[in-house]
Amino acid sequence: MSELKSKYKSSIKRVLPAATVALALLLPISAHAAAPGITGTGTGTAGAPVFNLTAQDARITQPDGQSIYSWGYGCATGSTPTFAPEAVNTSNLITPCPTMQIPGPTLIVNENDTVTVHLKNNLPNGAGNTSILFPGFDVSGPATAASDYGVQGVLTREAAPGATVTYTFTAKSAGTRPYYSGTQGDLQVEMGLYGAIIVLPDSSKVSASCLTTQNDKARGAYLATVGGGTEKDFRLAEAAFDGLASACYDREYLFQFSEIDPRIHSQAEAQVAALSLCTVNCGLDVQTEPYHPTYFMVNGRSMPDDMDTNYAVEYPHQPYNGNPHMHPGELVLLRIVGQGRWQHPFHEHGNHVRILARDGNLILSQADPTKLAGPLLFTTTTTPGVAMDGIFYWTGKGLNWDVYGHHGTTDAANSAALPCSPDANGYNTLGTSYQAINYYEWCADHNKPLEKAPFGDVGGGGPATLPDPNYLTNGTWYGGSAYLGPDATVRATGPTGSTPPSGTIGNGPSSEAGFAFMWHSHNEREITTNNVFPGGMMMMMLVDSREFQIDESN
Ligand SMILES: [Cu+2]
Repeated sequence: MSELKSKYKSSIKRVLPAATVALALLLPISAHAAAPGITGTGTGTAGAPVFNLTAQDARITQPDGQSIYSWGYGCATGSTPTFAPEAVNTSNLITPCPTMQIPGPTLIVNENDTVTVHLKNNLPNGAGNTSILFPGFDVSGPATAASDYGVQGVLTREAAPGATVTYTFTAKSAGTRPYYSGTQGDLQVEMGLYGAIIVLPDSSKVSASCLTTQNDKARGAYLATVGGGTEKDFRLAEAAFDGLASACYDREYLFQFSEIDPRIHSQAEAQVAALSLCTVNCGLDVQTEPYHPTYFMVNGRSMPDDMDTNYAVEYPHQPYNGNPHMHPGELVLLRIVGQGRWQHPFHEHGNHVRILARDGNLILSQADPTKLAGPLLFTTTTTPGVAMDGIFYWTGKGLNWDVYGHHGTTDAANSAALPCSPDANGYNTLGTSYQAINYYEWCADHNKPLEKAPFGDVGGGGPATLPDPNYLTNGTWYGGSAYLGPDATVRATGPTGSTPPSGTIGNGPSSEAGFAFMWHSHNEREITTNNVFPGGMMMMMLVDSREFQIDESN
């Protein structure tokens, strides 16, 4: 077989498991995500947010049943943080910002804000000092109380046990960046002392094209037609950066990658117990090498826990999930941060990711600095301490069948109801098509059946041959349809009158039926939990057609 042919074959193989076998799902609709965080703790003013954080110990859980002694940042007792995005419903959360969480609270500020962070060291005495580094920002001392200056450490000022240290800096440019402990980093970052800070662009400088109906479709006219007109806006801003039209987005997700070597955590636990009465020169002497992590986490959780909701009660110290969700054609902003100490080759199935910025620095063309020149990445490999902002989208282009399941030859009514009028790029986006279920359909595949003969007929033609359901055990995650949308199974009639397998199990033709693309580390060891597959750094990007309302409000 020629190289071209074998390449083609393997790419088809990859598309099929992703688009039809691994899914066409039926996930219970609990996969909320967005990029929730806090915008300040009540004592700040516009342009000068204040965060009252604490560093404390607690236990986190892993899907193999282990409970791991850990350290994390959280909201100081008594502080009253404001949440973002607004559409996240915090009223039914038991602990909207716990005193210890992994990752730490996502700090959301605006460009040019003067940010103040008070950090109280509530770690066990034996743990010694702690601190926060804010790489990419010019950090200065306390603006008011000199007593919060802390003590000078190797990398930054630190808080002694029971004491508070204050950091102040100006959020000079937009983008996503990590923050983490600057004290005994090999131990404290491993124990969980890390989080992310998101700087939103200056709203007066956002590209006008992000505010027009075409690009700002998620706001006005567009939202009024999604999910029966009730969908909410879960974005933190209208664009990721100042000025650029290519920084517009419709949805956003934050993914922080880290790993745990439980041996380090149990040593730390034993030592803090032994040093519980320590008052002077405290500090642990934990061996952090050789390093043998067994838990690989996205936002502090391993799969499948990362697919549960944000703030799910069973993870009181791991509030953030990691399950993205979108409609075809939407621009999804990925905020990706490497925490911990290993690289993780994060692969977003379904499409490549266009990188906008690294560590908040836009990657611009040397020849034309008004244009982005970031790479189009197959895997967005996370490196410790490095953050990336990138755009992902999915449309179904290239699958070679009509993913909406309208097949004109025998289904004229549906074909007429859902016309596909290609724009200059071949997609159905013209005029008021944003109101249609098949908004952003790739018109070249319009009316193409998945297979021309009844399913299971190997010689039947069409781009794919579905297995005969008489021989197939679907499993509860298979929605029974290779088509997109609650209604698509009904819409999908082929020339012989047969439909692809549908209604074969739990979900009826009217319930959710989207595609799920596995997003995961391409280091196979990292999609295990304590060496058992599946687990670790793995989640599902859910793509639902427009009639399905994506609700990430918890
Ligand atoms: Cu992959």
